[in-house]
Amino acid sequence: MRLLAPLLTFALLLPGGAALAKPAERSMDERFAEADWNDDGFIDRREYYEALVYAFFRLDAESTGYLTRAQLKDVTPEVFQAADRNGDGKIDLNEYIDARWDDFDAADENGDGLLTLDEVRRFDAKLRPGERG
Ligand SMILES: [Ca+2]
Ligand SMILES: [Ca+2]
Ligand SMILES: [Ca+2]
Repeated sequence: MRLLAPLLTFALLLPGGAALAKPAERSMDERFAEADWNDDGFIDRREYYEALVYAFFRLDAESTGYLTRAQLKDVTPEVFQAADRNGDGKIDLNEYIDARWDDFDAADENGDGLLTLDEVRRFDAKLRPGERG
């Protein structure tokens, strides 16, 4: 289990996630569909990368180029610290992508390089037990 795994909540990952809407207001289906740019029913690595970049800039509402702990409310201090590789108390775009890139493989159960809605759902459920419903 990677320390950073809890950083991947699809509420943060996908456009309009934690920053603009409460996660409960958006279904997983909707958030998945938004990340699946070409509508083929899978999120590939390129779409995942773009979703991360997009999420970063959505979260970075003031365009400072980094995220502070206040902007990542759902992230525990331990996870934040682990993601903050250079220890400056901020998460820049590279740190953000690095921290969450491996989550793609963690969620990709059958290792085919594509995430399905089911894989994303199960991964999300694993990360956030007891938050369903
Ligand atoms: Ca796709
Ligand atoms: Ca940093
Ligand atoms: Ca897969």
